[in-house]
Amino acid sequence: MSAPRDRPVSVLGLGAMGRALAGALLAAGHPTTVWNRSPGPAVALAEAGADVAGSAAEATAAGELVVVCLLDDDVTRRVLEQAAPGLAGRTVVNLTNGTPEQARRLARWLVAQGARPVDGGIMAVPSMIGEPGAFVLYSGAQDAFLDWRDVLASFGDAHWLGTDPGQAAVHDLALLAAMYGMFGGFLHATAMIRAAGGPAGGFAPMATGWLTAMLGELPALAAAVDSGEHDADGSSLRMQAASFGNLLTASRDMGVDGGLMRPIRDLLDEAVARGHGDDGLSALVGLLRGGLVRPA
Ligand code: FVH
Repeated sequence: MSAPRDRPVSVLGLGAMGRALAGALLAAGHPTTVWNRSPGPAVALAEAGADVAGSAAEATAAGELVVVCLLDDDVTRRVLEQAAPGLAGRTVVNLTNGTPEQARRLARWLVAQGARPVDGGIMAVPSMIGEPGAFVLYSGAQDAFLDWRDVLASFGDAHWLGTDPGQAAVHDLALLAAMYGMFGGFLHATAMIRAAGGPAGGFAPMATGWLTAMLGELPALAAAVDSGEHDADGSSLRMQAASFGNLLTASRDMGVDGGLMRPIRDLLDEAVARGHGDDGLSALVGLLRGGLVRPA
């Protein structure tokens, strides 16, 4: 069963992301009630057709589906507690960023209030909401997700990750780790280019080409992590540890701080010291998980 277009929905939290979510619901024709701690952000949404609630409890009472997008878990819990008497029978989809344990704790509390909890992780920035490329991860109460899937699709592709409410947060945070690793590397690279007198803008296409080529390595890397067969495929950890030292020495010589890169050098050096010099990059996952794959 999926929700028809005229079932009422509410959005709690009208920061940059909450406003984008509410806008997408309105654009898709859903009767939408909004609430925010400070009144300013609701004005434009009211002009676009939203009903503005005076309290979180009022907003929750108005919507069969309650979408929550607030600063953090602490704020979310406090806002939902204010609305607790009206939560019974509601589907609450929490799109606030948080940890897996926070998601599980909130889900238990929502079930105790008689609500159906779905936790979500938004893989988009506000301007991408409702546009191709945006996707949102969901886990928790499967019947509630299936019931509201078509409405949630207003935000972007909806990916279901199972009934453990923590799974959306696990995948959300893992994807953020991958993203920050890439951006951190690019920021260090541009600091080097600028220190050498070049423009970052001229370097960006070269970096894009290189990173795009390296993205093609991810499936093989993942397969090696799963199988435990850490084939170096011509790029051993011993070789990589040696050239990584050059990266840090050159950065220091140019006055570029190596803080973002040093942990990677340390990991490579430790892997080599523990006998993984002939292995490939996938062997590092064993060290990251605290397991020493081979005794030193
Ligand atoms: N924006 C993004 O790029 C990312 C994309 C991926 C998902 N994140 C997460 O979404 C949550 C909200 O993010 P946001 O961008 O909307 O954040 P802000 O614009 O800073 O809005 C924060 C809202 O939280 C309200 N708020 C803050 N403190 C309180 C409080 N004590 N009581 C009640 N509400 C509170 C704030 O209200 P106000 O300041 O406007 O009155 C905003 O509605 C977040 O988890 C991201 O990690 C966004």
